[in-house]
Amino acid sequence: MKIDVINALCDLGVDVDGASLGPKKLKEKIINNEYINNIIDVFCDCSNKDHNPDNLEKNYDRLIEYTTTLYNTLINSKNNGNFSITIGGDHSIAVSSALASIKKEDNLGIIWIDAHADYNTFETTITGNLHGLPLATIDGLNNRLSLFHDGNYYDPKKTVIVGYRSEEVNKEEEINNLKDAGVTFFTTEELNTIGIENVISKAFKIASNNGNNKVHVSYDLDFIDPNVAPGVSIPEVNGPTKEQAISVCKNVLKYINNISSFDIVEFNPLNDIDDKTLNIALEIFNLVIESIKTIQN
Ligand SMILES: [Mn+2]
Repeated sequence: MKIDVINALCDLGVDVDGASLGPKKLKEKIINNEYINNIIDVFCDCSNKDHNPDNLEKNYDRLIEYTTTLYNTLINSKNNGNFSITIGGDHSIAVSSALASIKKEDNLGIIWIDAHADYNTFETTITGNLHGLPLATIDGLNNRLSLFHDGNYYDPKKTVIVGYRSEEVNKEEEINNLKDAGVTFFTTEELNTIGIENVISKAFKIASNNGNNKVHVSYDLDFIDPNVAPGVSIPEVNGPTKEQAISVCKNVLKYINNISSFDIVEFNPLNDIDDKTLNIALEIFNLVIESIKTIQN
């Protein structure tokens, strides 16, 4: 199977600058091989972002213009029959990658590896940073963020978050959103108590409805402890070690024949130290490539 790498060079969804530079930095290290059909840059002008703290839908117009272009690029890639890996960019770009996948495949689940749930709505966000809303959007809750999509949405009952530990001030409201919708979430602590292999196995059972549909996987690098992966925009302490982060990836990739598409997001080179985060992102990327090579068509 041929692979398209879609570089989403956008950070309009977060106040902090820098995630738009992540894909470019990673691209310099990607070794082109026969399986990579194309590396497609989808550029964004992220200058002069709105930083007004009272604006609870910051850069909305510009973001929707960008995510529409990104969505169309992904649809084209899928029309050519290629496996798409989307590199972010802040996590709002996953609205395009996840919805393009379900537009083509109709029935999908989703696994969201992230320190944050990204399950705010326009009503519950307190920052107005729209990268805190994508998973709820993908589940059909924020339709103003998915105007480009005329297909169906993901089923919250087949939506699974792995690694949740955010201490945001409005955490309670976001957890209510998750519970109301019926989303399953595993905390970082549960990776230790239940075990990584068990958590990922349970996550796939739920997201794939016991293997009856494929799954979109979205890997946010802020899932990893900031001592190990400091190059993100919203670091969250008490995260998994590098070994655990790689183990989560390897366990997910055991199910490669049930994976429709993959994101690696939130790499922010401006916050990185000694290329630590770059090297982990690259390791995850290479693991995904190696797994896709084994897919039986
Ligand atoms: Mn995220």
